[in-house]
Amino acid sequence: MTRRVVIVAVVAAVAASLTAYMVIRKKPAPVVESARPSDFLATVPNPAQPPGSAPDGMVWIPGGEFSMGSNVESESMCGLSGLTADALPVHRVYVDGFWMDRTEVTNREYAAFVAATGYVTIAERTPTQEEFPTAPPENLVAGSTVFTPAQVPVPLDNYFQWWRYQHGANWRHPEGPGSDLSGREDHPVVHIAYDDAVAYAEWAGKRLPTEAEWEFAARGGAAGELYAWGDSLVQSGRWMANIYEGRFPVYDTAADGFAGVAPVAKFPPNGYGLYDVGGNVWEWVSDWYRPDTYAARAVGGVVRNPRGPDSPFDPSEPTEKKRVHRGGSFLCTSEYCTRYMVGTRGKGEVTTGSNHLGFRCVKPLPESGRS
Ligand SMILES: [Ca+2]
Ligand SMILES: [Ca+2]
Repeated sequence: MTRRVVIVAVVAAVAASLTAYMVIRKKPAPVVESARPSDFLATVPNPAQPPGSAPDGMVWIPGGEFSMGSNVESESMCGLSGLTADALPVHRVYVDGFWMDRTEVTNREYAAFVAATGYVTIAERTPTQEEFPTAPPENLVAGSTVFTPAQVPVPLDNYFQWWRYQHGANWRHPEGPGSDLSGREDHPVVHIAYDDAVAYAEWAGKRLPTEAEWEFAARGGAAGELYAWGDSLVQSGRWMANIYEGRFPVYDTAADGFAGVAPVAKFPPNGYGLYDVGGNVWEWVSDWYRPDTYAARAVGGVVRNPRGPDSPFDPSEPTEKKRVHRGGSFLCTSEYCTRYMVGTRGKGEVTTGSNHLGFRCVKPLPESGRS
């Protein structure tokens, strides 16, 4: 679901986009339940130690060379299989070292930014007729997309059965006007469009990670594992991430301890000390989305510090400008959208937020600090 689709022409546009996707992606994918380690070579971290101590709330990610991507092809979504093909082929990438936020940016942190700057997020702004010339006037209402459980089990082929455009939903009111941030200060901020994340990062003296930086960090120094913490969703009886258990999208059993979003850092960190890189909320990264990015890169040699393609293209919605999302969310389930798998990719139109999408930032070394 994108902001434009909702505001301009709800039903027709969604039907068209789903049809287009089905035409493009009708080849069935084989069911593979574990990564093929042979596609992955060991991660080779840079040996240099960070200069000085870590900025508040950040950890050092050494950078180095690693195998990026996913060869897990079991993903299906909206009844369409093979969606993780955009994370193929696995290819070799090098990134410089950087600092990274330990956690997703929280409501407390975003509130400090807004208090200091008066920034108004996109979900809080009333859409204008100039922006959406074909929209009926009654649709020009500020809001954002909110997950709503279905009353009964439904086929997983139409996300309008569990997503709604909620007037008045934004980061201060995650489920709409009747909700607020009381007791949610340490929850990740949500309903954040791409520019809202960039504005925060610039204020904080940071930036968004590239997709390659995010994945290097998320793998925690390991290579070819299915998840950011290993190869099993449950370790020693403990769920390792905030995802969705039960029957999607009807009921979440909260077997992992949380139905819906969780405060940050309630699950074990990965090998670099990062929390919630798998699950809780999706995270914006700075690369434009194209499904063929990895194929274009994997023509030989190690790709150094890739920043993504020059322009976006998603064949399912070719007029929408999308950037990459990573890590999956509390709505990801083994039945649907298994993108808590560490090498897999998501995507989103840049002005569209939702109640399961947030971000975290990185801080590169000054040029003089590079080894
Ligand atoms: Ca959960
Ligand atoms: Ca996350």
